[in-house]
Amino acid sequence: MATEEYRRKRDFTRTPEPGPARHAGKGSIFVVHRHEARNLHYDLRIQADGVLACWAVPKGFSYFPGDKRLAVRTEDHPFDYKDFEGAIPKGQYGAGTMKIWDTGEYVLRKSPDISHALAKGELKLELMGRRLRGEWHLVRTKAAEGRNWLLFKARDRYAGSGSDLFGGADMSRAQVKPMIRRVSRMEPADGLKPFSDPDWLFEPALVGKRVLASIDDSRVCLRAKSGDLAPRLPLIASHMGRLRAQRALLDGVVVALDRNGAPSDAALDQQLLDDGKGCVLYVFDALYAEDWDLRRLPLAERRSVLRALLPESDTLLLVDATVERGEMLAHAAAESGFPAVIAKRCSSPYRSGSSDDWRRIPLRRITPRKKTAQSAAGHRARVSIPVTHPKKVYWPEQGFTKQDLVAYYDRAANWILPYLAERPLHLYRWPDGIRGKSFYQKKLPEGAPDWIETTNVAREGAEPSFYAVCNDRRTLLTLVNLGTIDLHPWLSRRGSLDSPDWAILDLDPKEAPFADVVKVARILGKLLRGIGVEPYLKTSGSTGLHICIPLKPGFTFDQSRMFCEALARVVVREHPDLATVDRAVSRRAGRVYIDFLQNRREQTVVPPYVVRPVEAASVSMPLSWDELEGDLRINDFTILTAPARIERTGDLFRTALRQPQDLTKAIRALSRQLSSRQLSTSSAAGARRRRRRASLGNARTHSVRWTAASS
Ligand SMILES: [Mn+2]
Repeated sequence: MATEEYRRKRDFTRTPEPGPARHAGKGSIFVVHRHEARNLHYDLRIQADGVLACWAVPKGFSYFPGDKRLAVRTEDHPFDYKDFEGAIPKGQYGAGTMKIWDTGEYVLRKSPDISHALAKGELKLELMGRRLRGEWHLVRTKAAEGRNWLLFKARDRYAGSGSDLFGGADMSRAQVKPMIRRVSRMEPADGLKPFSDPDWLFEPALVGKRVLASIDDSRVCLRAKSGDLAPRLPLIASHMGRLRAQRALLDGVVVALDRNGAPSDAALDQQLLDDGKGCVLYVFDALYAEDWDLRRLPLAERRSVLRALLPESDTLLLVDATVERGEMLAHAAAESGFPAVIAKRCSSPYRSGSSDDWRRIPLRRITPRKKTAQSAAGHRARVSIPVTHPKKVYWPEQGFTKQDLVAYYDRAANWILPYLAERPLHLYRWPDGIRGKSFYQKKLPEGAPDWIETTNVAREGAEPSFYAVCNDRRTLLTLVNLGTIDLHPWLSRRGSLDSPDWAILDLDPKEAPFADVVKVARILGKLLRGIGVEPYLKTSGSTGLHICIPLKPGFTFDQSRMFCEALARVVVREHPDLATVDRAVSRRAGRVYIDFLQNRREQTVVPPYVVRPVEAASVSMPLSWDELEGDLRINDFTILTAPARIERTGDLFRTALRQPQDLTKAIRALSRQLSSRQLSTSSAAGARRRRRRASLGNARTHSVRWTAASS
């Protein structure tokens, strides 16, 4: 094989890519580059006869064996390319940034050698990377003179979810080590009373037997103080065998419920004498996975790995955790009859023995859980409050009832509450379901229980105006029980109502194809990352996408709106056929509307996980940027499917709460970028634009000017 084509396409005086050295590397490695060129794609490169055989995979990798992804064979690259990362300058072949997304060794299956398999057009590869694992197939098709191949996951233990083995966890502190066999557990120190802190997460303490659960190929061990429980808990052992890892070591608690649905030691003892099939293993930590010792990773990353490892199962479950809001969780946990909450420092490694990074905080028992009920979907759904008119059909098409809605919010409460907390709420009430009459309510309705917290949103000197605030599960479910389907929190919190902590860009398609919404989101994502802002992406739950930016305290709505407007206008200027900021639907002409006007006091945007009053019963779902594809379907995330997905992916917005961003820096970076783009395009309107940019640069002091100049 040779790299002439590689050489012919490039000018090595201009691109930083490696020259076509004759470096014949031995072995069998693969590398995947994330190539943010004109179109984002992934380049799979496989060592073959001293060079790298390459495929461009526009849609990236899917662990679902049914997803057959196009992979376009491109020119062979020199072996040295395996280490290349950098920016290929404009005008050069493949201009854009090239980053290593995964790398590792591969084993060729069912073929004597790689050149034979390439010639035959069929590769079965066992990949051993950090993101790509297990067997993958590449099959050549007849289309495009044999340049088009199909790439898909083979059916094995890794098949079935996401695009990333470890759920996007930062594995940089993990160490490649042989499987850990013996380890002492990490134990919580005694804590005094509940607290709230954004650097901590909080879990309910479960009543049961603590076990270190391991799998090593097919051998499962559930090591408790009293010895290995695996022989007595065959169902849990078999579910451990379905973990998405060949080797793993998890920390958790085996729990059995008594007749009232409460975890109990007596029920567990009985189960262990019996067949153990009524027991559930709740896991809360991962110490080892595949080839990696995870103990030095921060807890938050270990939990991401853990989540990604778990199969869909009702016997092997993740313990719910809440970041920051320890007091809220303590209250909910006490209400539900848990004996304690465990506070854990998000950044803490796993250390054997007692540690102050974990604290057990005892709870006073308040009231036991009240009510269990049967949902229309046929599952037993446990709901924490009595539901009025539980059988009323809210979604006639699908048969979902009010009980189903309350049950969804009950299950999703821990995920939603951090995005509702301390904010005035507008309630969208649909007492007769989505086809009945509805009303949008700002003030807390008459007849709402008087224990619901409220906040006065009136400006100084005006009549007081009390809006609901939802800081706990009971309030959430009570508001839903009033007929609320979607809750709309403000973008600012009580105490600082004039200062938003989120900036939002709402991409609304109306008549535009959804694939264009995806394109615009990508362009905005790239633009934001380019100015040092980490954007968060979610579906609106109805037709569009939301790009959300968590803000540091102290900015005004004028600033967040101007910032979003500037971003929107950059996109519209550079892609006038794709996007518009014209509010009038008639003038949008099939273009995607970028709405920045929501960034105002009293305006609201649905937060993650909230249900929408639309036929699909869909919810607003956070997405990873890798999921942003043309075939993304908003209606795939419904009250039925969302909980399992969130349990699998975890809260993709979680880091947003911990890492608010500095708008001043972003505005500065944006105006710098605007002026450099300006230099490369000589335009008649240049002077006017320059004036606009100058006022944007001074946005903190000249907000009015910027708004005036741009309207
Ligand atoms: Mn490429």
